[in-house]
Amino acid sequence: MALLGNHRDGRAVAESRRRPKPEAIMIFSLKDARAILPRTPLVLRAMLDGLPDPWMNATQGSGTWSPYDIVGHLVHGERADWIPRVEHILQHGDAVPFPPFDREAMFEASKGKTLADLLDEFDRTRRESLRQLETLRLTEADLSRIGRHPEFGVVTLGQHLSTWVVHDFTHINQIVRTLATQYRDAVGPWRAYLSVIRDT
Ligand code: NI
Repeated sequence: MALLGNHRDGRAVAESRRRPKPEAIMIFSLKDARAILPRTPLVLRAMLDGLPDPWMNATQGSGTWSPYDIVGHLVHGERADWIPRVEHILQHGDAVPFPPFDREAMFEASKGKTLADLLDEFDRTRRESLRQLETLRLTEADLSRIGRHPEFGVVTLGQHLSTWVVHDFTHINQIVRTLATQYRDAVGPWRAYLSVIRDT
């Protein structure tokens, strides 16, 4: 972490580029996942609620998603992906592939909604997903149950639930990168030391 506090030191930046592997990799557990999943709507609300248009509609170039698009995509995940696929695995195992997930469904589904609407909807649907997860009373043994992904083939329930967590992080990261990119030129020469925009 000391590296992060030392952006003026070129050597420190070079070291941070090496991306050392973490010393310990966590094995998925329901308890640890439950510690993360309820936070994402709060994080997004804190980051985005009330932002003026230039931030809310910012993208990283044509064909890339704005924070508004990303929140809509996360809402669709609650409705069509995470818990529905858990239930699919419990019901069908790997006998029936999951229905494909439309990654761009939000372009239609978000029409007419404000960012505040979408943040509320994400908050509500994520709470509902977590309530349903509790209702299913999954055990650690259930995590090795298998399902069939239309692209990857056989996957485990544990992999699916781990992906739910990392998918949240992926899109938080995407939002941060998108916002930071807006000042890519404004920061002038500091760009060289700002890893979030350095390679954009
Ligand atoms: Ni996604």
